[in-house]
Amino acid sequence: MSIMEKSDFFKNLKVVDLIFEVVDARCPYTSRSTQVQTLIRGKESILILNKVDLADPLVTRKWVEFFTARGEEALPVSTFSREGYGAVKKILSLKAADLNKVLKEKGRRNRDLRVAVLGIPNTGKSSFLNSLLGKRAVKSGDRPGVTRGPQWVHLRGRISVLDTPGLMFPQLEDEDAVFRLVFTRAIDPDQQDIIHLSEKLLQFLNERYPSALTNLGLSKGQPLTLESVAKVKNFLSSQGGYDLQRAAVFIFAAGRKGKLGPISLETPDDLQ
Ligand SMILES: Nc1nc2c(ncn2[C@@H]2O[C@H](COP(=O)(O)OP(=O)(O)OP(=O)(O)O)[C@@H](O)[C@H]2O)c(=O)[nH]1
Ligand SMILES: [Mg+2]
Repeated sequence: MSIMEKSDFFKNLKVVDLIFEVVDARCPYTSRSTQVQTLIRGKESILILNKVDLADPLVTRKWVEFFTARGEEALPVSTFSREGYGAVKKILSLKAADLNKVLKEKGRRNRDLRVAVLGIPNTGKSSFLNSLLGKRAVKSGDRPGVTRGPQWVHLRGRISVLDTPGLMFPQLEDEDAVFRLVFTRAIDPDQQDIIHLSEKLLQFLNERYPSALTNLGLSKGQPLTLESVAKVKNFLSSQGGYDLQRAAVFIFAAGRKGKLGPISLETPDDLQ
């Protein structure tokens, strides 16, 4: 964001009544940004666990229980399956009616309920907004940094929603967090890191979701290494041997498209 856009962004945020904090349901803890948390302090907010179609449903249920126990409102949502949209729309119309009532009592003119969608890159903020609207009003895409500046969109029923660019406080010293953020594509890794990160991914899958790898045609009991992926896919390097870089890119791409099956990258138990 440019400096102008940043000042615009904070001005916009000041007048907002309600925040939808959008995280990735596959890692709702890691994909929560401390920067977003600071910005929304003191404001009414709802945590949207988006992309539940890609997450392990049992783990999603645990996360909802986890956040609820902490006194937060958490809603599982999928732009793809449309799960959760009924609940979101209900909340919006109730809040808009409440606002109207309060303004009326104060003798003030009615105005739109102002809602902002906030979160780290690529969690599906713009897609969430488009789904609420029922049409593609703002740009979305499977890479970080698609939304460049804040943008208001008017919704039916006296509601306006502010789409915002992905925010992130880079706390990237934790390797597990980096691997989760790369998997969900909040960040793109450096070329030299992808092999190492994909090895972490394979290790994680071996431990928690061994069936994910059979989904890719890797047989059970096979040593599940980058090399075995390259072998099955016949990714050969021009220097001879296997092309591990290509295997690494492939395994991440497959995971992102849900080809490994529904996977959650962290559970509340991992926090202990
Ligand atoms: N499977 C699945 N994919 C989704 C869902 N919601 C969004 N996506 C995909 O996730 C990618 C990112 O979506 P965007 O809406 O552009 O995400 P964003 O948070 O606005 O991203 P930035 O503006 O770059 O920060 C797109 O490829 C969407 O199609 C969902 O519920 N399920
Ligand atoms: Mg966006």
